[in-house]
Amino acid sequence: MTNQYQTEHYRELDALHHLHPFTTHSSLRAGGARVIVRGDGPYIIDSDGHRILDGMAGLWTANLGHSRPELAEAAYQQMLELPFYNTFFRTTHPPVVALSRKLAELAPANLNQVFYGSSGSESNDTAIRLIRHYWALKGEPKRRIIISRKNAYHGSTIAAASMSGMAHMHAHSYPLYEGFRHIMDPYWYGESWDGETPEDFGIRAARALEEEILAVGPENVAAFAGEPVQGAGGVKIPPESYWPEIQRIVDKYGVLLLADEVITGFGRVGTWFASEHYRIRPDLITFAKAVTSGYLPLSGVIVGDDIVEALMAHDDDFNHGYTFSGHPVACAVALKNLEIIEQERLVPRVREFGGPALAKMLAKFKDHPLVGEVRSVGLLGAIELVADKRSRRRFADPGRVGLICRDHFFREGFIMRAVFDTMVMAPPLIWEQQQFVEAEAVIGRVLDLTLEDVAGEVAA
Ligand code: PXG
Repeated sequence: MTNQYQTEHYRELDALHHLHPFTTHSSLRAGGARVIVRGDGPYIIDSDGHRILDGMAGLWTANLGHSRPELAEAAYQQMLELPFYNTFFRTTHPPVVALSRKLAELAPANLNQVFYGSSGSESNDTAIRLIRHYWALKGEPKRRIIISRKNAYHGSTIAAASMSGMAHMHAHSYPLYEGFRHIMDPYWYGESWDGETPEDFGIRAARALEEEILAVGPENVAAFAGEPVQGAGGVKIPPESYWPEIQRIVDKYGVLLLADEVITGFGRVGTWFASEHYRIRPDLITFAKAVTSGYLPLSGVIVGDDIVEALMAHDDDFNHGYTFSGHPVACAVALKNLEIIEQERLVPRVREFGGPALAKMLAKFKDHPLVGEVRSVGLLGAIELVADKRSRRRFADPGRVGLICRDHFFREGFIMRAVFDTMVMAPPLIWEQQQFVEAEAVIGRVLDLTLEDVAGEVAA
């Protein structure tokens, strides 16, 4: 049984002993954390017994939803069999072999080998080292610069945070790891010129890569890194023209392409990897989160054949690895997760049902006075809150209205995340019609409640 006493008890101890990620600690301590005690498919349950519809799949992660017994069973059986052994010093084990084989099968054809970690940040660190090591092995050690985007999120380790573009993260890195450049985002709603079509804007945003390559010298550029759809940056969905132009440019200058699929992998946009959806040919794919639906930490880099060949052509060690690279229990859970996603046809289901249902639901709010734009691809969606929908004028003090809106969602029993004043969602792939109906009702109520709070600031 859970009750109010327990909530206060956990809040108090949490405030005393737990430093949370990406948090203003003074305000968390004043307000107290929410205590989540249970998961149940598309819902989570808090310590006061509230049932909350999880529009964010944990955090872009629980593609199968919460508390599936099959995944618990897979972990239990593997723990009885072999809970841990390392993969250093010429050892391997059945779960890591089977998972690697499976990932090679699901990934684009030229990506066949997997290097493991436990978080998306680690996998991006691995990718950064592999990219630079590759160019050194190829006799072009000057190729060190990696170009990414201003609103990219690639993780919180120092290298991954440096590859990320967010200014507020860079401010805390004292100093940044060297060798990264950041170009504009493919964010049509926020950055297009008056009258510019999404397709023209997509080409312009991609050409920023070519300009940057030429500015720093192609002989110095190792790779371009990008999330096929920017997630934490605000579900910035590139126009269809963007990725083909990026592919043309990386091909032209012989620059490697790293697709960070930590959010977009494993069915999120209706294909196993979004690289397939956008028809790009990455040299490396980083993944994490939904590979286990978050039931255990696991991540990795799926590495292209050219890079592997370069490694094979040399007798040196690649001096890099983590104790938990290829952790057997995490691999066993990942295998079961992927097996269920396959058996339940959840990836085509995103294309046939979930994606269209989300798009249809969001479209119902596009005429709301607060809403500047709605957009979605597969099961990634966003609602832009603006002060003036005709001129796309934002609210003063970005993030304030997003938080008001998010707090209404909490109170109404639904989780949507605010990225400044963009409300984003990434529900589990298992949502049925019932969850879309519930979400639609809550979103309608919450937009109205938010509008009441800020009515004086909204253009008539
Ligand atoms: N790449 C991408 C594209 C991500 O979204 C990472 C790498 C790093 O993964 P780890 O496992 O190291 O966290 C991420 C993580 C948010 C939020 O608030 C997003 C992430 C993590 C935490 C919060 O949207 N994405």
